[in-house]
Amino acid sequence: MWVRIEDIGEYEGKEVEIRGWLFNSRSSGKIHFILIRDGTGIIQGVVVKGEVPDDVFELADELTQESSIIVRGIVRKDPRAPGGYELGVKDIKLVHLSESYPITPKSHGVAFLMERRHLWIRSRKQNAILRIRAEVVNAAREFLNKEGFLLVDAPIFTPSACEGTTTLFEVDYFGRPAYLSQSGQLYMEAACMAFGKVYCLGPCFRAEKSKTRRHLTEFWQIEPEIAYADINDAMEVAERLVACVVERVLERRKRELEMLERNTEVLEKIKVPFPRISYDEAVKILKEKGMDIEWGEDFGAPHETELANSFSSPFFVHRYPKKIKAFYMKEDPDNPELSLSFDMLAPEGYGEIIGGGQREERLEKLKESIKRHNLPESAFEWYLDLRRYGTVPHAGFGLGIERTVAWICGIHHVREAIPFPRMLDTLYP
Ligand code: NSS
Repeated sequence: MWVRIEDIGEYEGKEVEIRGWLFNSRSSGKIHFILIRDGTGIIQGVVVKGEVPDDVFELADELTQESSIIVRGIVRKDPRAPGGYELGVKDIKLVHLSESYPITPKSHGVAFLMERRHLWIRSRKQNAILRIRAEVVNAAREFLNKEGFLLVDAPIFTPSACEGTTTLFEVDYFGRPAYLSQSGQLYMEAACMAFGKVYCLGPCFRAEKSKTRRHLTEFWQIEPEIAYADINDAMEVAERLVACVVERVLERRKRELEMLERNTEVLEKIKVPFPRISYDEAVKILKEKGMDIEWGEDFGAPHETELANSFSSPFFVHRYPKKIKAFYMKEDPDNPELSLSFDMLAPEGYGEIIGGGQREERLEKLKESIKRHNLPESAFEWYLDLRRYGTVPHAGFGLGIERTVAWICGIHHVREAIPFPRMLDTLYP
């Protein structure tokens, strides 16, 4: 019977078949130990001379790393084995003898590995990260579905910019310019007026021209949007969403977190509500720490890292100056220089994982803002319609999947938090 290594515990004492690849092997003359991986886990197969036909024993010795094999054997409990079980091998069928595999158990440089990303994802650590990524996405979707948010897909080809014109990817759309979506937000604003509470989940594209550990040119966002909601309502959903995602990963991906040697103390302590500080307070904190920042400036990576080192829980920074935020942000009624915007920053130095806020719902104010940002009003006529026909206060946010995964996994760079990263100098494989 063909079984998955992750389920092997259910088959103790039984004969099973594993279909996978040779991860590693060693030999002590009369016994060959073969580590078999099948994508769900790794198990050690023990091949003993005399207990298998001679040709199988020889084959076990000749197998190269990543050769594809179908192995039959008896499942035995063994507390010394990594997963707690090993396989007493009875037979091995060779599917393909791998050519010399470039990624060996010794360590390699990142550039070498990135060029072989299509193979690198087979390795244990990368496998664990991408499993956690899938858990994060599933958990976020289930949370929003349960909360009554409707999934509405946003387009990728768009006629206008959502997050500023400096990072737009322009494509030729039958002779007209079009842009790859930077965010599904504007479409979610239309959708929330149709369905109440909505979200989209999809790739976003930004021509980020600087190399940082936080920026990809193609990344994924999950973006909820709520009609009849204000900035506080959006922050509450955001913190409950993040707490739920973290709890779910701790519960279901313990093995992967261990594989990554993630210290989970901070993750285990996460509880809502998260701390909230205003932009004004954040600037004060940074100045006290001796950072170079003036009121009115946006935070750069070092500022975010510094702030994120001051907290042991995710936290919000809210009410940024209007002039450093996108055109759609609603003005703070208590101070026209500020916007009803917020970011959520992850602790342990990780920085921004969510951006969001309350949207400007008044037609005239929004038109003024579009003008101030030098955006072409004609491309936004449809968006302005939302303020002409039954406009209401509304708010939402976008959670960046890769930054969230990088933080939860405790990895340094977002490039490992997506299967096939796209960056300034990376378009292969
Ligand atoms: O630019 S954001 O701060 N906000 C928006 O795009 C809003 N339109 C979302 C909304 O309200 N619906 O980006 C949101 C998040 C940000 O916090 C990061 O986690 C992630 O998207 N993000 C990125 N991740 C990786 N690489 C890049 N370049 C990147 N840009 C944003």
